[in-house]
Amino acid sequence: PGTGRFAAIDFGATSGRVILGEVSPTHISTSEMSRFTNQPVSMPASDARGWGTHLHWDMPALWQGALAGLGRAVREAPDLISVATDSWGVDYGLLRNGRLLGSPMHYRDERTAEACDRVHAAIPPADLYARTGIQPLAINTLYQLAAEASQGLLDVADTALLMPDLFSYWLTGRRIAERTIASTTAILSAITGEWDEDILSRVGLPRGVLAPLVSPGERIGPVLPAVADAVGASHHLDVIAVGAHDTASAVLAAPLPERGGAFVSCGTWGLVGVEREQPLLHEQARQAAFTNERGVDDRFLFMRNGMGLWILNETIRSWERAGERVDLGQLIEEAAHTRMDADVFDVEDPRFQKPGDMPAMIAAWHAEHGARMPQTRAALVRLILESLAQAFAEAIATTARMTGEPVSQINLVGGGSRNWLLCQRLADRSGLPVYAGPVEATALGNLLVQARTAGVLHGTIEDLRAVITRTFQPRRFEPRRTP
Ligand code: LFR
Repeated sequence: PGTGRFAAIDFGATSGRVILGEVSPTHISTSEMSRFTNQPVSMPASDARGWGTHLHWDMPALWQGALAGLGRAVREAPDLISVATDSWGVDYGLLRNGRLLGSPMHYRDERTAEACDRVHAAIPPADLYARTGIQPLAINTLYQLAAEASQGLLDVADTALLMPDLFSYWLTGRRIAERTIASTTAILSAITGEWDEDILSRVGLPRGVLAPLVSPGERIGPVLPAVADAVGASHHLDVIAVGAHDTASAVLAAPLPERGGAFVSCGTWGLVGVEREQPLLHEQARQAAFTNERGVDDRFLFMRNGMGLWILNETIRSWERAGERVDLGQLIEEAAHTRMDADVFDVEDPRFQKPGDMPAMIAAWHAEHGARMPQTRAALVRLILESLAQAFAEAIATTARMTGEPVSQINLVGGGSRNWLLCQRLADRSGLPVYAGPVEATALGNLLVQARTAGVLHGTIEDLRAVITRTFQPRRFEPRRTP
């Protein structure tokens, strides 16, 4: 068949969308079937220390948004071949006898600090890194599961399914763990691509709690009859495993050159690095806080997991909460014309990961470091973008140093590629040309793998990427000498 139509369900940390894609060997076109906010909910809970709150994902809202979009996709494309889900990493739902036990926790919930210490007492961080290649972020599934175990929750649950796998389960009734999302747990071996049972037993986690692994491109199964009814599908509709980690799908659809290209996948997070055939597990990589997450077709994404648009969006949300109306486009134009008279600040300071009054948190950082805080909104936006661009540029320089391979261009994909000032300043600060777009790289990467499974596309990652290169003309930003 020359062309085929597929649906991508893409959950980001702040919004979800269902994208209908029509794919042929030379072209890919997309239309949006639904878009919904992903609004976490803070709920009271008690533990040994008393009452507090925990941050949860609103699963019913996400499921409804996905079904609404899938229903529309089926109406618009009665020949829809398949559907696949991708999402942010590390989070999961606990199940027993097929039922979800409570609302899954958000990675920004702070309940893992003690668990990190306990895990590291059982396995030293250097050992963990040599096995998994994963940077020890407190949000990793390993630490979250250790925290649940200490609350007795794993005595009750029989399965933990990572977010996209949980949606695949609800769509098909099949329990699987897709490898790219599985790599974000810090329990997957970077060497064998299988669950590292030794990590589980040393940390005291039950073996059976993780599902059998599958790779992108495998068919998970047909949609359940109840789902077919809900979306009005009267024909056979398959659910496919794709690069279920949003980062893996986004990098697949980044129009990278065959050599010398680095990616920046910039949405809520900023993921900065290169695609490689092999992981880099040496001590310098660990010290540099680089990670080796899995990409599609057993590639490795050697990268730094860091701050993205979150810090800007939280800043804007703070202003909006105070009743101000904010026009980001206009603010960026004004920001471009303000004088940069403040020093860049460290966007990776852990305090900025927390939801809250971001301008106040940035001001506190400046006060503590004896730095001057910008006085206008436009100047603060400028400072945030300069600081992000600097962090990205430094991560790219570190990537080149760690791999020993020079970087000659940067491909910036995701929501951040819409922000021309960020792209331009990254070009200026890195001294490298920046190619911006596509914006919806994640959904595109999801669709590409489905199209290959259906036999519409063939070949390697490079062959799939060629469809993106043919369809999208990225915007090029030349490095300027001006400071
Ligand atoms: C990006 C991302 C990152 C992961 C973070 C939290 O959306 O998937 O790769 O570290 O979300 O899960």
